[in-house]
Amino acid sequence: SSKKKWRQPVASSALELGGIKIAKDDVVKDDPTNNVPDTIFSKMGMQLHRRNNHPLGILKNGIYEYFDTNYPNLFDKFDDLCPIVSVKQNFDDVLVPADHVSRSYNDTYYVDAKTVLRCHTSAHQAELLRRGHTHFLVTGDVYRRDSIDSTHYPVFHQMEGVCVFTPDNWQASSLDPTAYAAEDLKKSLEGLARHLFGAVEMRWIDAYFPFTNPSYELEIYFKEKWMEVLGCGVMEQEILKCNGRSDSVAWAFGLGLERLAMVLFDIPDIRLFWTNDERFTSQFSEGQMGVKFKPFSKYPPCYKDISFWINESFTENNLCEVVRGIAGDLVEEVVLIDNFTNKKGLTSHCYRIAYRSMERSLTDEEINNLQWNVREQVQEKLNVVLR
Ligand code: FA5
Ligand code: MG
Repeated sequence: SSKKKWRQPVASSALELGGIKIAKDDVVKDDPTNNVPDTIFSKMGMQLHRRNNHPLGILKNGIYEYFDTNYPNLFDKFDDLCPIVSVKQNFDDVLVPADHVSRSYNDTYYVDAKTVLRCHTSAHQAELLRRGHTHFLVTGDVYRRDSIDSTHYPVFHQMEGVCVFTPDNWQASSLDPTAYAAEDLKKSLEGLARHLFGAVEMRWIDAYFPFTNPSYELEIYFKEKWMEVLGCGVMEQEILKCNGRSDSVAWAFGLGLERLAMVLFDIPDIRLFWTNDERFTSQFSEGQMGVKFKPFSKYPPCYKDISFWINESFTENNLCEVVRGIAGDLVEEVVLIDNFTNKKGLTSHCYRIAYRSMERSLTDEEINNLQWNVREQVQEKLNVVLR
């Protein structure tokens, strides 16, 4: 039947991460302190960043090459740390305030009240410092509840970099420790951008992160737009102090591998990283940095609107989770196209959902089927009133 075609592959009931066996029941639970859907569990064993002929693996190796060339034997590399971490690791250890939005169930996947799917690779900074590492790169899959479009996916990949300096490093310069670390950070990352992209236009933007001060974001000019590719800064002294390095300063960065890979390989849609379609996978091979992706013909999108009266608990992230749970990677975008409040104070939202497969044409029947299921579940799970 047509249903068979679009249904997501059923997640196997166990997977292995960094040598640890994880059962589906350990991650997806019918419990109010858990908000991890099946679709997320099914992505957890994929390890795209560890495949040497996948664009993310090729990019990871290209970044390794830059650090190995410029700092021989200095950086320790980790790419299989378990993505299931404690709230303490993900937030407390990097000084994220107790009331920060990123801690909410709307933004983060919770396994239980004390355990999350890491939302950034910064979750490993403290433990690695404590274990004695002073120069390290951590690559991994990270998880965030988010909206749906061509540059957002609930699972993406980051690489964290940390470099610790001791007094003899900055004493040889005329700079204070913080200025010394900030200058070295910018120099290293500008060098990395040149290594990956050649001559590119880039700019530094002042930013804020709870774990660094000062903090910056690096933007690269790509396709007539400035695109944010990484966050970074001088590590808060508190983190060093709590993890056995009170005499030191350090820099840290966290870069988005998909964003960089989209620029490097000309990949137009973030869903493509997850496809098994040979017309995608066959275009990339080990060590081939920056080969431009030749898109296969785009199939037509199909737009469906859904309107409903919202309640106080409605969020767009919750809606997107429902839509993804049904349509998986067949959903390209969910956009709010109309929003009004009537005289009685009821608020109505209308969302336009774009369905499109990157691999084939969808039939009217299966799209109608998807939309029908979306309408049913939106009503049931989000407690809204369809119009
Ligand atoms: C962080 O996650 C910080 N932990 C980065 C950091 C590390 C700062 C160390 C300072 C020191 P942010 O949320 O901005 O920051 O994400 C970092 C990068 O991940 C972004 O610049 C972007 O390239 C990428 N990114 C963020 N959200 C998404 C998303 N939904 N899809 C794809 N890439 C994303
Ligand atoms: Mg950012």
